[in-house]
This record gives sequence, C-alpha cells and structure tokens, in this order.
Amino acid sequence: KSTKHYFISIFGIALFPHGKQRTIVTFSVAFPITREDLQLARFSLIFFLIFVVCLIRLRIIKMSMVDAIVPGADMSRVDADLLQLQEMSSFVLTSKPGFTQSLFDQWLSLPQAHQQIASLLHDALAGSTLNVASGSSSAASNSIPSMFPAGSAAPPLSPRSCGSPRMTRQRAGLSNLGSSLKPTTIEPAKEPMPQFYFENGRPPPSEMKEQCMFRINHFFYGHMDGLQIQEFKLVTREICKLPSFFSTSLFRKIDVNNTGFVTREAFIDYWVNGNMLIMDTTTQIFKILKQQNQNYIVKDDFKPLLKELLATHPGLEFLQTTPEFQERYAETVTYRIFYYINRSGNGRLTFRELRRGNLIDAMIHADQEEDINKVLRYFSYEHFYVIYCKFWELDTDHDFLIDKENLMRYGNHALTFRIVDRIFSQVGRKFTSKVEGKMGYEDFVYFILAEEDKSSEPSLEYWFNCIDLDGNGIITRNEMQFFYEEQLRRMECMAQEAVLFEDILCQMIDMIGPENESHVTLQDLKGSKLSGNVFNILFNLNKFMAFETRDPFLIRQERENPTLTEWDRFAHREYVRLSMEEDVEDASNGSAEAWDESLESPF
Ligand SMILES: *[C@@H]1O[C@H](CO)[C@@H](O)[C@H](O)[C@H]1NC(C)=O
Ligand SMILES: *[C@@H]1O[C@H](CO)[C@@H](O)[C@H](O)[C@H]1NC(C)=O
Ligand SMILES: *[C@@H]1O[C@H](CO)[C@@H](O)[C@H](O)[C@H]1NC(C)=O
Ligand SMILES: *[C@@H]1O[C@H](CO)[C@@H](O)[C@H](O)[C@H]1NC(C)=O
Ligand SMILES: [Ca+2]
Ligand SMILES: [Ca+2]
Repeated sequence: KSTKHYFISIFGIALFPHGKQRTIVTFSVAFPITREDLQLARFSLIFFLIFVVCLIRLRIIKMSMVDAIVPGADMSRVDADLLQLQEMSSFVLTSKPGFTQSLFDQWLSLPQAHQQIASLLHDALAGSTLNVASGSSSAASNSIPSMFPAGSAAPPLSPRSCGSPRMTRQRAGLSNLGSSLKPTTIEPAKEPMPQFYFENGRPPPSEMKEQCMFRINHFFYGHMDGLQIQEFKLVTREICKLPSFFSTSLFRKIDVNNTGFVTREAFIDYWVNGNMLIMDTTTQIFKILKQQNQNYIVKDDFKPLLKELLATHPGLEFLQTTPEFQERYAETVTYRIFYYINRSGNGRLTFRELRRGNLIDAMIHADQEEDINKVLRYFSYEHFYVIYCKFWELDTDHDFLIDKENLMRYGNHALTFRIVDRIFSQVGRKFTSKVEGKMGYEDFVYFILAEEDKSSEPSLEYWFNCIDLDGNGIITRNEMQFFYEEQLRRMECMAQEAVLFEDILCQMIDMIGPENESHVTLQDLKGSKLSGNVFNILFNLNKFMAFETRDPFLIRQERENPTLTEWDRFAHREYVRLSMEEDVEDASNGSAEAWDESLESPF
C-alpha cells in the first residue's frame, strides 16, 4: 500500500502545475493499483518517470498527448469528473478500483502501447531525441475550411506546422496515444542517405559498373517485360541514387516510345552505356530534367518532377483534395527556384547555374524530410501559403492581376509611390504578365521575394536597378534623394520626427562603405550586410521606422534564429499571423468585410 501513495505523490508534483496535463496523471496512477506485484509497480514507476521526462523535454505533452488519450479510448463508462486532478487522491482511486482498472486495461489493450513502451524505454536509455510530434501529421490531414468566404480562394493551411495554433487543436483530436507516438519512434532506422558525393573521387569505373550491373540484375530479375512506372521507383532510389520524385521523369526519359515499361536492356543502355553512371549528381539531374536537344532547363521541365512530389510526399498529401492549389504550389516552387538560380529572367537554367545554386541539396532534403515545411529552400508549403495569400489580399477583384494601386497597399502601405512606379516600369525585372500595366502572380512572387529578402543577391540587383534612375550602373546622391523625399514627406504627414536627407545620407554611406564615397555601385551593395536597410530607408516607410526604433520583436526573432534568412523569418511570422486570422474568421463566422479589416499587418 505504501508503494501506491509514493507513486501518486510523485506524479501529482510533476504534472499538477500544468492545467491541461492532468489526464496523464489519471493514467499514470493506474499502474500500481491494478498490479499487486511490487516489481511491476517499480517498473511502471520508472517507466513513467522516463516517459514524463521525455514528454516534458520534448514539450509535447500539452499539444498532442494528453487530450488524445481520452477521446481515443472508449470512455463512456468513466465519470468525466473523475478526470479532474483535484479529485485524484488515493482515496478516490482505491474507492473506485473498477475505474482505474478499466482505464489501465483499455490502454494496455492497444497494440501500440506495447511498442510504445518498448521504444520509449529504448530511446530514453539511448538518450536520443524522440521525434514524436512529426509522426502525427498523416492523421491530421483532414481538410480545413477555406480561409475566404468565397470558397476555394485560399489554399488550405498546412497541417503540420508547429507555428499554427490550429495545429494544436488538430493534434488533440488524434484517435489515441499510440498513433501520436508510433511512426517515428518504432520504425526501423531510415536507410542511410544515398551517396551523392564521393570524398576521394569516385571509385574506378569498372568496379562501379560491375556493382551497378549486379544491382540492375537484382532489381530486374523476374521482370521479363521490364518494370512499370510504380516498380521503377526503387531503381531510381537504389541504383541511380536520385531523389525518389525523379522516378517519373527518369522513366519517361528511358521509355521514349511510351510503352509503359522499361526493360533491363533499355535501362542499361541509358544508365550504363550512356555513361550516366559515372557522372556526378548535378549532371545526372540536369540531363534528366532538360529536353533532349536543349542545353538548359526551362520552367516546364520541372512540372513532372513537382507533380510526382505532390503525389508522393507525405507532407503534401493534404493538398490532393484541392488540385488547383497543387498547381499553384508547383508554380510557386518553380518561380522561387528561378528567382534564386537564374536571375536574368530569361527562363533558362544552365548547367553552371544549377551547379552553383543549392537546388540539388534542397531536392535531396525534400526527399528525405517528411515535414515539407522544414525544407525552407524552395519547397516549404508554408512559404507558398504566405506568398499566395499575400497576392490574394492585394488582388481585390481576383482576376489574378495586380495594378499599381493594389501594390501600394502591400505591407500596410509600406512602399512609396515612386518605388511602385519604378517596379511597374519593369526595370527591376520585366513582367511576364501579358496585360499592360499589371503584374501577374509570377511577377508578384519575384517582387515579394525581393522585398522580403533584401539580403539576397537577386534582391540587391532588383532594387539597385529600380533606384538607378538613369541606368548608368551607379547610384548617386541625387537618385537617393529623389526616393527619400517621399519618405520624408510621409513622415512629416504622420507627425513623426523626420530625419534630414543629409543625416540619413551619412548613415547610409556608413552602412555601405562604398569604394568611392560619391556614389554607390552594385558591388558596394553586395559587399555590405546592411544594404537591405539602405533600401528600406529609401522606399519602405514601415521597415525604415522599425529599423530606426530597433523593433525589439524583430531583434528577438533574429537572435532566436540566426541561421534563418530574412525571408524565412518573414514567412514564418506571416504564416502564424494568417493562420490566427483564419481562426478568428472561423470563430466569428464573419463576412468578407470583417475579413478585410483584419488583414492589416503589424508593419
Ligand atoms: C522506339 O521506336 C523506334 C521506331 O518506332 C525504334 O527504332 C526504337 O528502337 C524504339 N526505342 C525503344 C527504346 O524501344
Ligand atoms: C541566366 O541564364 C542566362 C542564359 O542561360 C545567362 O546568360 C545569365 O547569366 C543567367 N543569369 C544569372 C544571374 O546567372
Ligand atoms: C569618385 O567618383 C567620381 C565620379 O562619380 C569621380 O569624379 C572621382 O574621381 C572618384 N574618386 C575616386 C577617388 O576615385
Ligand atoms: C456561419 O455562417 C453560415 C452562413 O454564412 C451559417 O449557415 C452558419 O450557421 C454559421 N455558423 C455559425 C456557427 O454561426
Ligand atoms: Ca486584380
Ligand atoms: Ca545612376
């Protein structure tokens, strides 16, 4: 009997302060009471201590675990009041043995419980980090009501974001404890990452070829007519060592006659005799992506790749019910790739550009990471969501085009008229939109990336061209003054203390440190970490003020995540804001007008 009391008091202390976590207490106390055996009581005590410590360490108790337990099991017999902690004294438990017994039995009867105990203990002993939360996503992939009253105007929120408050609720609805813990903890360790880079050069070709032939024979064994597209995935991954979403593209490249089969001979012809085997990954990918007779990649070449990614990636499964957003997502990813990798805007990616960029790494990452939102380069769904929603907010008549007036509203009227004028004169980048004087979605993607990631090279080039009014390749004092004038006027209108141009010019020159102090070149800007702020001073009032006042929120965000880019931080901030707004929207069940008012961003 004394064991019982000891046990209960420990858990009372461990969990009492956290309001929502009390259900887990009701759970843990069930152990010693239902088993007289002292050994087992000790075991369960140790297990639960480890369990609780793990959960607390991972900070997941309040989100997924606790609420999940109760709705999952058939609890109809249990008096809900008993789940309150204040009543969870030893008296109650001993006086209602049937209740504790049924709680415990139900939990033990879940097959997941066994695996879970074993794996948790194993992991706790090994001291490894449990990646519990990420396993819950597939269960949470129910579709979410549209953000906009009109219907399918906005893409669904990503179900696996941790920033979204919605997520908390979804996790809470999981069917049982087991499902929220199972996948990542008990699955066998993932296959090691395929070897893309060889430190000491590649092994000699003949040896490689032999090895490869051996594996080819293995994979094609028993398939006289060849492999079908589904079966071919393994070949892509295991023999070609390429990200699995290349499978379709590779298949099509080999099956030129569209027979639906790739035979062993055809594959050897392409991969071994065609010398693909001995090429590096970048070359392989370049050859697979591009059209036969071209020496560059165009946007359309990414389509089959992204289509397959959308069809097979677990982090994008939830989009399958909304094909129009699948398409938008694929478009956005492609634009982002081209924005960072080929900035000339001619829509052609060369081999050199592909090699210089970080695209291949991002693709490998996307292939291995179940949570697509962790792949910040190009593929994050949340980043797409933010870009798309921002566009939709500005495009009030929803014809998928934005005019100058629309763009003036960007970022809570952050931009000056003069810079918007320059953007629409297309000196930063030529619009792809076919409508005179209007910006299309693709143009907007380039704009928002340039505006929100001013530390990136494409952005510096974009804004440099906008500020360089006479296009002579240098920014002079007069050009800066032209843009700053409007900022000054706006500050005066807002009764803000205005900073005179002379003073701000000194500050800007200090920040850039140009070779020749009488003008600024693109090279100067690329050499300074503070160039983005110079542009904000010249044409973005809200960011200028945030900079001048050293906005503590931004500074904290920056300190917390020093490895993130300006763009990553912006996208995260906005995603959280947008998803919270959707919650408000849900709660108020408001009209379109109510929605519009809530759109004002913090700056
Ligand atoms: C495709 O068809 C052409 C002629 O129709 C033929 O010459 C060629 O060998 C075929 N290629 C493959 C890989 O079957
Ligand atoms: C983009 O591609 C074109 C043609 O392939 C090339 O001339 C240009 O230099 C590229 N842009 C950048 C920024 O590398
Ligand atoms: C700086 O640039 C100006 C022209 O903008 C030129 O006249 C001057 O000689 C340059 N000074 C130096 C030290 O290169
Ligand atoms: C929300 O609005 C719709 C119609 O716009 C209405 O049918 C529904 O009952 C409302 N729901 C709540 C909870 O007010
Ligand atoms: Ca419009
Ligand atoms: Ca100039």
